[in-house]
Amino acid sequence: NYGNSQTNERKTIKKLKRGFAYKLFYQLGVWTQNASLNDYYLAVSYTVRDRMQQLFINTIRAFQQKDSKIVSYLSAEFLMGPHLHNNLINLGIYDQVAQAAAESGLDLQQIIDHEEEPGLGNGGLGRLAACYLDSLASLEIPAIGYGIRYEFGMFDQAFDNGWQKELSDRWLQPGNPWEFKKADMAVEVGSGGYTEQYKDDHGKLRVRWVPGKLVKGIPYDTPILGYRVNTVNMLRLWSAEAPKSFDFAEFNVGDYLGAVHEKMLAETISKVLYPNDEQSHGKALRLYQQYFFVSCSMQDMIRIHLFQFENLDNFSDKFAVQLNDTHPAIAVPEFMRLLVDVHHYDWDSAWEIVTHTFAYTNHTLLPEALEKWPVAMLAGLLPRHLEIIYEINRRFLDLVRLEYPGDVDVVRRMSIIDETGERYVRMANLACVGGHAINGVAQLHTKLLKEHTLVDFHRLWPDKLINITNGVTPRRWMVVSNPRLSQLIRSAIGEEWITDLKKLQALEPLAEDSAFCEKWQQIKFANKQDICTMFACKQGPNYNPQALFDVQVKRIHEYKRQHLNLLHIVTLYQRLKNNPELDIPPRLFIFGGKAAPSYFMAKLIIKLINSVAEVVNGDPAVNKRLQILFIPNYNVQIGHIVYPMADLSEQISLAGKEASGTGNMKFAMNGALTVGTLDGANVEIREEVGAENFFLFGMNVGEVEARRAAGYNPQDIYNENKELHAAINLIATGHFSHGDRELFRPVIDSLLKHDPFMVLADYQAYVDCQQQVGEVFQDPQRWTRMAILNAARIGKFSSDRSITEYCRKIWQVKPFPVALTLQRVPD
Ligand code: 26W
Repeated sequence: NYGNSQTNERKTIKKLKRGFAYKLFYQLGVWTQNASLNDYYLAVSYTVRDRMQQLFINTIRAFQQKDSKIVSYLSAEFLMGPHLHNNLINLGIYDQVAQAAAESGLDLQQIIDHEEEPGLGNGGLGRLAACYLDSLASLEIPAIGYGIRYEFGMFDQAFDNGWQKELSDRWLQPGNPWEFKKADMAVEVGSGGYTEQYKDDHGKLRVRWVPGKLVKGIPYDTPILGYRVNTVNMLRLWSAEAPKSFDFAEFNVGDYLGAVHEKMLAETISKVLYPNDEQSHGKALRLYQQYFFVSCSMQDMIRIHLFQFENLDNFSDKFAVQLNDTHPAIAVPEFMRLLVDVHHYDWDSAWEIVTHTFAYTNHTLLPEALEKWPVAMLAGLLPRHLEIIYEINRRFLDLVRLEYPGDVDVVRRMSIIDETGERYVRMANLACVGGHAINGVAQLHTKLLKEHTLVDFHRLWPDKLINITNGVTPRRWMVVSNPRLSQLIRSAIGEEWITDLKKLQALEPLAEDSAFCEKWQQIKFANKQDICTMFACKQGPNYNPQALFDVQVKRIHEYKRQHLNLLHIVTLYQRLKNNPELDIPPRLFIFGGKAAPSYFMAKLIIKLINSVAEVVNGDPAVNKRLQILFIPNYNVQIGHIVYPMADLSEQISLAGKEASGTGNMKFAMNGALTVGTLDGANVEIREEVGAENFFLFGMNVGEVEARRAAGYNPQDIYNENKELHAAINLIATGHFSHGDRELFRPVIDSLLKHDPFMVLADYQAYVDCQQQVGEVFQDPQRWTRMAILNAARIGKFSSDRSITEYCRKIWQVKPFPVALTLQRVPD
């Protein structure tokens, strides 16, 4: 049989090679000798895509024929990362394609690296959506991801003299081989205008919305492969275009340029991703983006439903719609409008359908990130939706009054309309009322939602608010990004862990096996060497792969406390300057992350890190033992490189601020140890891997609250702590800014005057904990043992576990294995 499978293998490789050449010639129109790397990337991708098509179409047909419930994941962001490598792994043809490429004179790795990633998300929330799509498909759950096809995704970050500069992300320019435009599936979306009453054919009084403008939403579908299954789900992203009718109307009065201008305005709707990750800015275009993709998606689901059924009565049996944060919460009044105004349901029946359909995931505890929209803005843009929101609120508050007679305060707090000053619509309240489940994303986060942010809703509906701890996909974050480690694990315990991550437990005994430990160390070293070759140090000697790689990659935000990390670095710098004999292991501090363009303090922190890097890396007295690398433009692609080479994972947010974190999981899976606070999912990671394998420091949530209640004064700490005092002074007196004492004053002032994220309060605990980290690192056997145990015990944090919980606790859907019945087009 071996000979047989070998001939099959040869056949496959031959077909792939023919595929590349064919695509190059017929689809891209180039002759081999003239083909660019991009041409080759496209040719290889189209060839791979062809192999997904049979499964994709087969899956869609299976869903249509059988009565399967579909999960709709509504998200303003999908941070997918590069597709090619992932698709090769999930299809199981990586080796054959690599071989076919080599025989065609191509380097598959180079082709993979060439892909311009679709960065249609800011950070955690968008990446979570992407991991969940991977798990849904791999678990054979019928699902559609609905979002926006931003022409420009997350901006590219460059540095100019240490400052962040934003460059537009033209990800579509080289061509996107993974999407299918479905022009005939377009839908129309209104805005503005007015509402009116009218009598229908039966003389019944009804309301309708007469929009002032229309735009067209065009879907672009990207197939989402499961891992080695027949299921191929779909990511359906909407792009805005002007409808034809508009063109004609303008054209008739002879205003050709006016019509073209209108077209341009329509297209701005899906032009660019808003790069704020926490602050809600109240921009009308952002609200309209949300409404646009939500309306397109609801209309699309209704069309799919009516394709199978006579009416929408059983809609919630066919679709479970998840709202990824409040960004798509306008779906609640939109679905009400479609049911009542368009499909003529009475209010109560419509409300029944709506509330059985939606569920809402909350991703944040920061009050400034809770979305609210000015009532006046909604009145202008979506007048009918505002009326519907008022009616939802009126009925909801009647219920609240019935439950808490005489309590006007609770009514004020729970109202969907904030009337404390200028009037706003509170989107979190709308999402809580409009669905049947609310979930937090880590145990601690959910507990805090119950006790603070959503305390009133939890009291009213004690069963509605539940926890589903986040997870990440081991396909992308281990198999794709860390082939060396995956291979070692495979040879030790097989490969069931790839779809059942708890199976990594079998690695535990190997933590005592010296041969295995040595291989583990060699792999970490090789991964570290890779990054040293990729990045050369600009100011000093090249990075040293023997050093402790201490990594913090995530959005730059004060609550995540990159500046706490930096104060530790400055402290080590001073210690080394004062005591050149100091016995500490060499460390490479690695940073990565973008700041929202309008977030001044975050941008100044980037400048500060780069300024300290310049001085430290350039100082021969310390740069053999202390170096800093700020990798520009942190994105999924760079994540693939960073997680596998990290020794230490920095998860140092102030307790009570990080909803979950997901980078923390990716690091631990790849055998990094964590230095972290009791925040977000860190709490559960520590529980799983064991307290003795986790470097814990800092105040817990209770201590943070107590400290604040007692009147927190950072100045006192500054006055009392000598090392901290000296570190802050070094920055303030211009040591890292060529003598400029003004440059970093805003950071220093913030720390000394308010310190809203209690950096100074946790400073000493952090520095002490890092001392311990250094000591353990000097015992490589002990370190490696701890690292292996982290990986062995991280199974809980697979997104497969998260999705299984969503299916059981919220969506009520079951796996729907797809049989391969569809024949390919005849030869
Ligand atoms: C309105 C502006 C805005 C935009 C994006 C506000 C908030 C957001 C996101 C919710 C920010 C985000 O990505 N949150 C992160 O979600 C992850 C997935 O659940 C969590 O792991 C992170 O802790 C949380 O910060």
